[in-house]
Parts: sequence; C-alpha cells; structure tokens
Amino acid sequence: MHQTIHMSQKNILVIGAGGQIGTVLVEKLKDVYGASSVFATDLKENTEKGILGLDVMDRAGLEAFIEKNKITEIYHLAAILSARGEQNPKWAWDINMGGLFNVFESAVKFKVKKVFYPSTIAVFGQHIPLESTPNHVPLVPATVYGISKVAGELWAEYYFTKYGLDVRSVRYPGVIGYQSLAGGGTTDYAVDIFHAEAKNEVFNCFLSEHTKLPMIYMDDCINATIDIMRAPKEAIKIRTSYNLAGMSFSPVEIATEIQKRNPNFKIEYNPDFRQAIAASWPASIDDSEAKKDWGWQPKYNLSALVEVMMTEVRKKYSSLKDSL
Ligand code: AKB
Repeated sequence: MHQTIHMSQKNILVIGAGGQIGTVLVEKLKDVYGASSVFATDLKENTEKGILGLDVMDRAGLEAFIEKNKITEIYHLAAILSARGEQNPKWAWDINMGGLFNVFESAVKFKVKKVFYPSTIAVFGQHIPLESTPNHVPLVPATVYGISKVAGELWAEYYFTKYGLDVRSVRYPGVIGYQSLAGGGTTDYAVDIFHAEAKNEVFNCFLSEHTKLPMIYMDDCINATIDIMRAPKEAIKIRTSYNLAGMSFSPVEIATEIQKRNPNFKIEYNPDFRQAIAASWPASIDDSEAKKDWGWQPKYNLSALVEVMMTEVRKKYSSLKDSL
C-alpha cells in the first residue's frame, strides 16, 4: 500500500475511468495522490462511482475540462478493444485515433506535464517470433484495434520528439482483476471464467484449449502504470511503448489451476471469431527493456492469480446472495 501523499499541484485526469482498468486505477491514484487530485471521467456520468461525464471525442469539452481543472497529468484509457473493434472497424478506428489526437493536441495546448497512453499485445502480428517476442520487432497487426495502437505508439513518439510531450506507454497483456468486468477484448475469457466458477456454471470458452496468451494480474498492471508515470523522465528510453509481461497461460492451464481448488469446475471449448485474433498474438513477450529502464517487476504468477481471483469473485457472489 502506498502512503497517501497530498500534492496539491498534481491534477490527474483519467479518461475511461469506468472501464476494466480505469475502475481500479482511479482508486489507486486517489490512494497515492489524494482523492482531490484525481478527476475520474467517462463517456457516461456515474455519480455513485464519482465519475464525471466527458466525451474524449468532444475536443472543446476536453479542452475546457483540462483548462478549468488545471490538469497536469492524463491517463487516456478510453478505447475500443480487439474483438469489439472487428464488429465495426471504421468506427473503432475513428474513436481510437480521434480520441488520441484530442488528448495529445489538448495536452500540448495546455502544457500537460505527462500523458499515459496504453498500448497492447495486439500491436503484434505476422513475421515475428511468437514466444518471448522482443520489444523491437515489425508490427503487423491483424485487427483494427492493433493497427490503431501501432499508429498511436508512433504518434506518441512523434509528440514527444516534436513537441516535448512526455507520453509514456506500456503494451498491456490481457488484464485479469476481480473489481471490474472486461469488455470487448479477446483475453476477456480469463476474467469471465472466474465468474462462471463462482456461479457453479460450466464455462463456455471462446478460445481453443491450447491458445496461450500473455496475461497480467490487475495489481501488477496498476503498479506498472503508476510506476512508469513516476519514473524519472531520463529513465524512459522507449517512447513508442514498452512490452509488459506478467505470465502466460492457455485456457486449459487456467482451468486446471481452478480445478485444483474446485474439482467440480467444468469448461467447454467453442472457439469463435476471437480464436483467429488470439492466434495472431504472441504466446509470451519479453519485457526486459521495462525491467532494465524503470525497474518493472511483476509479483503474480498463475497460481497466485487463481487463488486471489477465486476468493474475491466468490465473495462478490456470496455477498450478492446475502443481500437478497
Ligand atoms: C483485448 O483482448 O483486446 C485486450 C488487449 C490484450 O489489449 N485485453
């Protein structure tokens, strides 16, 4: 746990605060910097969760928000992910690129000190080793999401070089946490599986049993995000994006780990269009550059992840039952 430090000069804007990662990141940022330093925003206002309504596609609205609240740092998490993007590629491209340009342009205009821009393992595709994929390889993605993130990485480097905008980025693997649901991604099965287990349901997996993908536990993902933003500017040597790894596993491996704790758990495999997306991604990635440059170190392996996820997701459903 970080100690709460109140630093009044820091005003942090989180865009996409209601999403899978945003939900958890906002709480951690409040913990670290104090609640009054964090502005949680999303397309839809949610007063219960303290989320203000802000559409990243509305440039004037974004600029007014940044100016009014004297924003010094932005975490731009809003994006259409891999599976959802394939349903409507042009729309996904417009949102992912339009939102990014609005953030970068407004950040330059109002002299925002730092911007966090998440990239993803979806930037990888053909012509690369799919095991221990290095940071610097040709990026030939198969999805519109991947294409938009490759372009975004290049624009991040461009804004840094041309305008001195301090953009920092990591390539997230599949993120697994109990606090929020995943949505629109290809790695979502690894969150959904715990909800099926807690509800005593047979899990219908949309990937085939041996499709191994890079994954990370939410705590590690949040720590990496905050750590790269807190690192000294000189430590950040890669201005496109850093590979980030936690662990790698396939559906059968995570199911087996769950079955060690619940022998009655059952899984069925019915691969759909997401199988082809997963097959185009690395099975594991090499994150040694992040380790070397800003001290990245994941804490959770598959067994630790399954332990905490089963415990916490089950708690959610039993407290739900209790409240009925
Ligand atoms: C997705 O599956 O699209 C995301 C990602 C790996 O970026 N979780």
